[in-house]
Amino acid sequence: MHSDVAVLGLGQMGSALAAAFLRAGHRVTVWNRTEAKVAPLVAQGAHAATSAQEAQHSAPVVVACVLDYPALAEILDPALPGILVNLTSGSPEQARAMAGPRYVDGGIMTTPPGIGDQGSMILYSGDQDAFETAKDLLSVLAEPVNLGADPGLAALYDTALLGIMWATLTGWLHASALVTADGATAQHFTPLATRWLGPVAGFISTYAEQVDAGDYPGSDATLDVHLATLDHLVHASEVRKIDAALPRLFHDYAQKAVEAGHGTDGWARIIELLRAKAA
Ligand code: FVH
Repeated sequence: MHSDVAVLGLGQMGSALAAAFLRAGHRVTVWNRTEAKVAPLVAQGAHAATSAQEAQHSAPVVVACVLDYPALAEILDPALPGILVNLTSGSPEQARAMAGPRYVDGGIMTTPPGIGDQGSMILYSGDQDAFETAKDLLSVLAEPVNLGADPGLAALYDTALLGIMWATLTGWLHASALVTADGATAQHFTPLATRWLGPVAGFISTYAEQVDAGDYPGSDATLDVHLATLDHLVHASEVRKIDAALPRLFHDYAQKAVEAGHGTDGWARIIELLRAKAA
């Protein structure tokens, strides 16, 4: 083996990963299905493998970052001799099905420009000996956060965190639609929105304890109060002809919980409705 690490897949993310390894002084072998993406990495000092199989036999750690699991299955060598660190996005079920000895799954919680920044994080789970062996190498990409031996946990947390991102972004866009309808600008409103995210982060830290305990005291604000306030959000959206589907969703959850007799509980009580829906 002539390299420290091999990178399979040189899309936007794979190229950023390979470049970060090179910047840290590692010997890197690269492979990509479409050859044109290999040249910029070779110019930075990477060795180009002539096949995916050759790449997988060139280094003790192979980092894969392709479109999806079916794409990875097409190129994966069952006789891969080293550690496979799979940074391809997938479901927890796909990660658990793919896992074997020396398999580490990862969830990248940044975009390509954030690779190499220690403020960024990558979630890992899977074979713990393999993770410990590869940890120093992986540290050059972002702060490695080890979630333990369950190979599905990194993908589960990754997906859950992305859910928070989409909910937050869409909530902010709805709010921006609301304020811009009356002539304000998103840029004037947004500093207040980002400031508000601080208290909201505090609320969820408090509610995490309640979720784990299954007890949801309305000691900060009751569902009765939330419901009355959500009426205003639905109304303000409808008057401005802004899609009210999102506030109506929140409103209907609050109403359901209140009708079930939980009006004096807090917002964390809604998790019971989310769970019931999934069952
Ligand atoms: N870009 C991002 O910000 C996100 C951050 C979080 C993690 N994702 C995941 O990373 C995987 C790759 O994403 P990407 O952004 O690098 O995507 P592309 O630039 O489109 O590159 C895709 C690479 O996959 C190769 N590929 C596709 N199909 C096949 C196949 N059948 N066999 C072999 N390789 C395949 C593709 O090759 P080519 O089209 O250049 O020949 C690229 O190398 C992904 O799971 C994200 O969810 C990124």
